[in-house]
Amino acid sequence: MKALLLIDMQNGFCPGGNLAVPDGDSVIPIANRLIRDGGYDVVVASQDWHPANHGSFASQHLGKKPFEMGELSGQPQVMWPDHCVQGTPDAEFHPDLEVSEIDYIQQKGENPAVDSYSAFRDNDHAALTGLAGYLKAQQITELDICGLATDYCVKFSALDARDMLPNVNVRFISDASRGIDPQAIKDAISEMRECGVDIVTSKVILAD
Ligand code: VGL
Ligand code: ZN
Repeated sequence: MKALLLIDMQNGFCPGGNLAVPDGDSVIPIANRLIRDGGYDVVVASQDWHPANHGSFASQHLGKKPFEMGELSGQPQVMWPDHCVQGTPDAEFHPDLEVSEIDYIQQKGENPAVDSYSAFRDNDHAALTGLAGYLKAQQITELDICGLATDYCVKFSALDARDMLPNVNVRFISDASRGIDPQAIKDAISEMRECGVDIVTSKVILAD
């Protein structure tokens, strides 16, 4: 069984959003093509879903500005602008995304004391989301991952997929993903490749 995992294709990470990723909205039409013609049995999507007082927000730390380093529960933490607050337009999926075709939505980042880049578990690995269990129950053997942002949530989701779903072939769809920092994007792709994630483009998938 083949699954497509769409990471955080939300207004907050698209131009005009609170944590806009350069060119982030350009992944939406590609995602829609993959959903329609990619030959997937299951389509799942993650949704960054923070309470207004989330500890990754610079606004919660006296004297901290967005994109500086800080600490959260004793761990180094990037201080993000307030983003994807539950129930706000920033947290909604991009309006053009074919959400009616999504079989399972995994919200994440609800615990104010820890960030959750991966769609599979919190950054401290203490709490799992339900995603690995869902994919196991669906007997997924192929998992293709794309979305926003390559250097954060996409990367950590792909690495966790390799770690937590050892019998699943994991691929990163590069043209259906965008990241925040050019060097960090390159490093993320190298790290994913080193951990056994195959790097592909939507062209290859749609040609199959
Ligand atoms: C993300 C930073 C903070 C992401 C989410 O979706 O990549 N990045 N929260
Ligand atoms: Zn977030």
